[in-house]
Amino acid sequence: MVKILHLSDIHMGSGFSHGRINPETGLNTRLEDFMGTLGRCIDRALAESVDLVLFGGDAFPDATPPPYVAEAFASQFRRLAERQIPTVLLVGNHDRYSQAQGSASLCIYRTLGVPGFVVGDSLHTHRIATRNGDVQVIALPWLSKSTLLTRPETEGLSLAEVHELLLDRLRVALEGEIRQLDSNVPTILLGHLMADKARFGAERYLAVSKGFTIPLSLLIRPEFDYVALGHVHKHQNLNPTNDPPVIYPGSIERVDFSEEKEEKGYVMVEVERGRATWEFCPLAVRSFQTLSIDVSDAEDPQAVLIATLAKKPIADAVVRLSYKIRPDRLDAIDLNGLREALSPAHSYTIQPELVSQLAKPRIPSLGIGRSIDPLEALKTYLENREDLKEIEADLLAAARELLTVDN
Ligand SMILES: [Mn+2]
Repeated sequence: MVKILHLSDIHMGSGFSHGRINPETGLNTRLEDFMGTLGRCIDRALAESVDLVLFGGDAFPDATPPPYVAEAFASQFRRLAERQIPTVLLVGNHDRYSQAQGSASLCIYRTLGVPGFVVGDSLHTHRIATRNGDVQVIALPWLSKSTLLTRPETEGLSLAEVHELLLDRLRVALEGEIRQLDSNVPTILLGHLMADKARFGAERYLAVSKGFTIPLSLLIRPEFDYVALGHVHKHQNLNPTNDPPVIYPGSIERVDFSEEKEEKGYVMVEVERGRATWEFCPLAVRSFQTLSIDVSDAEDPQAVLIATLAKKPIADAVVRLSYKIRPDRLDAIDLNGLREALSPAHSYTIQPELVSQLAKPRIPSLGIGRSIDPLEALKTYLENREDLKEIEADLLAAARELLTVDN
């Protein structure tokens, strides 16, 4: 039985706007948070003497982190090398240059020949010798168009057609890896990808462009004993039968407010051929608090805000306060008083939201009293919504279909 620590989406160097400079170290406090949290994952790997560490990708916010951020990451992983714990570093989308293969920020570990370290920057099966026997790890880094396809092959194709072609190639390539597996050795697929059934929070609605997704059927195979994923920041098991487990451990720290309500952690796995057991291990990370307070009807808005803040768990949290207020009552707010009340927070933003007593202004060209064709109305609406440009054609096509059905 092989004992594994599986973690992912470290994103070290993210979210500096949620921190402040620590005068004693000169470092952003959010970098210190991420370093501390990664340190606790590595502590656990050492304390349990795991046989293998799997990192699911996205080490930094981009492919070229500043040296002090890269060093903060390296100083933690170095502890695994010192204890001769084999480690696989998978390349995620954030680790890649936009138009090139590989990842300088992770490939340096291979270039330096760090003992026991494997960089997963191509689809390849690594047979890794651990203290408790061999393991096969199929590394499946983030795929982009240029990974498996050439330019002439994709010329003139729509994005959906490119994704279809990419998926065909992946199927064949993965099958090739599977056929070469030793059926007596525990096998893990380590992939940085968006699986078809991955549930995720607010990101889902923000991801306007349809990205490349991989059907779950490609991941649930009897040849795999455990599927270790990275990319989605919310922890989940995608396989209801748990055979094999298909696990996103999620990010180790909250990267932004979309992860406010998510538990953060890593996964401990015990795997043998034909069987895997796993456990999600929560990490105590800094809390994020969104406070939306409506004081538009309050007689003393300041008092209501202060009283509400006193009841909320804002101590040491990253807080964003927004309050609804009428424009004529703005002078009832004392910003210094709010700042004072928010001072137990780690960091905070204050956003007043003005509510008018009048009805919301409408789009003028959709004036009242004119009868207008629903499709025309939608077109006019979309012309005023720059943010929906990318899906405008899809929305119109869907509307046309709906309207036809109706007739
Ligand atoms: Mn990612």
